[in-house]
Amino acid sequence: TTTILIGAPVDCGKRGKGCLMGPDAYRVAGIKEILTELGRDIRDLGNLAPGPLPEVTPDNDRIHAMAETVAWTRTLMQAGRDAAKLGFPIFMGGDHALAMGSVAGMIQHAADLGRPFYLLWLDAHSDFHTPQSSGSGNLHGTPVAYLTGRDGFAGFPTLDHYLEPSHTCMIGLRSVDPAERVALKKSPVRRYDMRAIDETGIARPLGDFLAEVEAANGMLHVSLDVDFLDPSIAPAVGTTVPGGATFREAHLVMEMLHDSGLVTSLDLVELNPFMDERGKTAQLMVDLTASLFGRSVFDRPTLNHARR
Ligand code: DIR
Ligand code: MN
Ligand code: MN
Ligand code: MN
Repeated sequence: TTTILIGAPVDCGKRGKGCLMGPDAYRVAGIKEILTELGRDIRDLGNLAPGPLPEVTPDNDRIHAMAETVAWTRTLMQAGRDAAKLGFPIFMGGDHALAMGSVAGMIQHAADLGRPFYLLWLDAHSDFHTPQSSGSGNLHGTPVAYLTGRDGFAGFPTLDHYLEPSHTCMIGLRSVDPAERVALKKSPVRRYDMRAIDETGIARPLGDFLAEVEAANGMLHVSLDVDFLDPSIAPAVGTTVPGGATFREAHLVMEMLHDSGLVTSLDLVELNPFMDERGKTAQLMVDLTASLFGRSVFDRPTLNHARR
């Protein structure tokens, strides 16, 4: 199947600027060439632009750029839904607010096919704020709350189908705000912080989740935030948090995802090329994408390529 690159230069999800350069940084780092080498047929849709800005008033005046975020959500939901009919969409961000649209589109696509939908959220943050609970007012901290249908998103598109909280797995957590913690404790969202990874290794929680997706014949979307990675290997992000995933942990995740054959769409988010060191972070994100598409660093034998 075709791999569809969707440039999503979303930069309204937080105050610091620079994520709008992300899609082009991935192109410069060779995303197309590397995936082509792996035998993929690539189509690049170029960079999208948000539709007309709606008239909306946030009920929390800390909220930053709500109208633009709503416009992007609409655009990406539709573009993603169309792309998913033709192949495997890769949403090249852009900040994490883009997941409100990308994931919403994938949820509707799975529902159209009558398949259960699952979300893997690789991030230091849980992004489980509502616009009311957000202290920063930055909407990149809210997509999982929106997608699971939590209250407080008046003015955002209403979805025909929402994400089941129990079908969501967060790995890499190490910065969860108090209001998010309270909400997550009441929710069946699966969540693994860095301590859990230190104790069991990263393969165990991921393997458990993948087994569940497989048993349900589910479709799996992966949302990869740059800050999932340790800042020493991935400095180009506005919200670095120490103690992130190592190079090998991150590649192992991608290799396991490849072997599972379950992944049907991907977000690459929060890359800020303005903060990068000679493209190091962009290159790592592209290399991780290559691992997800079958490049194995140590040529580990893979057992289950059948679905790909
Ligand atoms: C924080 C940061 N929880 C907020 N969220 C980030 O602003 O609500 N997500 N950086 O990736
Ligand atoms: Mn995030
Ligand atoms: Mn994050
Ligand atoms: Mn279920």
